[in-house]
Amino acid sequence: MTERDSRCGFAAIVGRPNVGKSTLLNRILGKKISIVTPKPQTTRHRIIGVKAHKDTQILFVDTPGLQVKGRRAIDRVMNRNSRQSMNDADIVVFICEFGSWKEADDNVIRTLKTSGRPAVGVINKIDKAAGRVALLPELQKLSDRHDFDAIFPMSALNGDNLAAMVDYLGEHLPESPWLYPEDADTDKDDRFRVAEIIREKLMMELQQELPYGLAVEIETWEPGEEQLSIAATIWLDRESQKPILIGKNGERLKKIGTSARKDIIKLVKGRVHLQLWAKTRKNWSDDARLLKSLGYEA
Ligand SMILES: Nc1nc2c(ncn2[C@@H]2O[C@H](COP(=O)(O)OP(=O)(O)OP(=O)(O)O)[C@@H](O)[C@H]2O)c(=O)[nH]1
Ligand SMILES: [Mg+2]
Repeated sequence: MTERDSRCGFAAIVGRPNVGKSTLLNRILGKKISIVTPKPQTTRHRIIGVKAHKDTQILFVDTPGLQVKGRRAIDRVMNRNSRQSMNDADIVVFICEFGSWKEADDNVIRTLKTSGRPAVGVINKIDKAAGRVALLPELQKLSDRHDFDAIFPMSALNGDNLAAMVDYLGEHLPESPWLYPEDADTDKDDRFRVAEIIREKLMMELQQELPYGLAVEIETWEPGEEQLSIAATIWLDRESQKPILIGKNGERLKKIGTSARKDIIKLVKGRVHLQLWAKTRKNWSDDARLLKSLGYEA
């Protein structure tokens, strides 16, 4: 496609934790690119989902939920990733949740205004709304909060009203050659995606604070004739977390491994042997140097 008739640009999906940013990315791409859990602070990295739409290549950027209260080094890195994605975007997709406006949403709006980038607003989770009438006051409130170019009520979960937004973005990104190959779907490699799948299963299985003190590192990745052998380390913040993660007779870690393996098989389309090890690195989440070594870099 020539520069004249093609478009390409970045659409950064931003919002407070848990509003459905990653669900939206996956729904648009029609496959699982970014992990999703019912818990806030699931996404920690910038993850690009590449969507070819008519003559436009839309580079959706999933971002960590902007937090108000995070104090650890990892929280600062996550917030910086989100702000940077917003500043670099051609269009910002601001997303909030139907019927649940919080202080953190105001914080995202402030950051958006500072960025000065054009933005569309999304009111997500409208499947929870009691009919169209319930939506009207929410639409009005959101348009009072910021001068959005357009607002889309939507359900990322069931795909309602999503096509209208993708059409809009496709028409409003700059004229440019495509930056990624035509068949690309993400900027992340399989090693990254496997580490994320393991982290998703950990977050789903573990309760309360524990999920936030976890990081996953792929130690070995050995493609073989029979199967792909992967060994991953689960890094913990504190030694006391280890027995909770491993569970009685190792059952919890085994369950996590089994469910991760199922998803990894789908990703790599082949047989997989997965080994998980739990290790402690005291306060890794508040140590800038350790964060860097675990791949967390703004
Ligand atoms: N009912 C309903 N639930 C949704 C919808 N979109 C997302 N969810 C749920 O909201 C929860 C959070 O979704 P995520 O996609 O992980 O949210 P996120 O904004 O990426 O969260 P962070 O990465 O933590 O910032 C999950 O339980 C989703 O299933 C929706 O349209 N309707
Ligand atoms: Mg997310």
